[in-house]
Amino acid sequence: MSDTEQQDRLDKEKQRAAAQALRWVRDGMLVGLGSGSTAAYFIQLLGQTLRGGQLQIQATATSLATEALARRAGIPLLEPRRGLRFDLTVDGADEIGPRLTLIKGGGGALLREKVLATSSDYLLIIADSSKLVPQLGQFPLPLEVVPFALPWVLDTVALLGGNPKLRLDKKKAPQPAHSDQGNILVDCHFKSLPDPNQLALQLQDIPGIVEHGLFLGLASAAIVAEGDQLLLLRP
Ligand code: ABF
Repeated sequence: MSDTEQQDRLDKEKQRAAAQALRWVRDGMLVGLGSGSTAAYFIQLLGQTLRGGQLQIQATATSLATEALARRAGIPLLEPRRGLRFDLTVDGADEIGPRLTLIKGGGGALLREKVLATSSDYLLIIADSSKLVPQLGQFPLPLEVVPFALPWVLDTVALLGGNPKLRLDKKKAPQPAHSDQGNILVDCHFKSLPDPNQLALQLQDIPGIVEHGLFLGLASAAIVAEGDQLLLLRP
């Protein structure tokens, strides 16, 4: 199968997973909107459903890109406020490991994604089959880092075996990429993560790391499309 055929196959899987996720949305829900291409399909389909008048919801986005997409789709948006909890958040992932442990943040939205994930009663992950892995870590683990702290964070993560690399801005390379919050994005090449819980605790102790891309114990379920099959996975 050529790369193009493989990408087409995965893209169809993303669309299938996104369409299935619509069945979790109920009238009147407060919905968290994820980032990435799979979540984008979900947002487009959700917008169509709202325009059809079949249900009414309000939503908050996990990135400025998702916010713009949601506005174009006609989805009513809520600003962050005290006491705001979401009935359902639908989001993508870079890797889905055992017990629905996740690596997220490949798109740079990990901070807002984790804020919404931890403020949701139900976090539904949607993905193509390439995201399922027997062990996390092949995908570089994203970090969001305060600019001032960057040198020391890179030193400490290197000592942990993370081989950290600055993520470059796609349009302005070799300038570093920045998150929606203006922080620096770093990708850590651990290769494999036999104990993600231990690493999460170590990363949380490093001053200057605003957030890391390990989402452990947060996903309620995952819809993974594999060819014509739809897998519903639970932790
Ligand atoms: C987002 O979904 C990010 O956490 C992650 O990088 C992305 C996965 O990308 P895609 O859905 O485009 O494969 O939530």
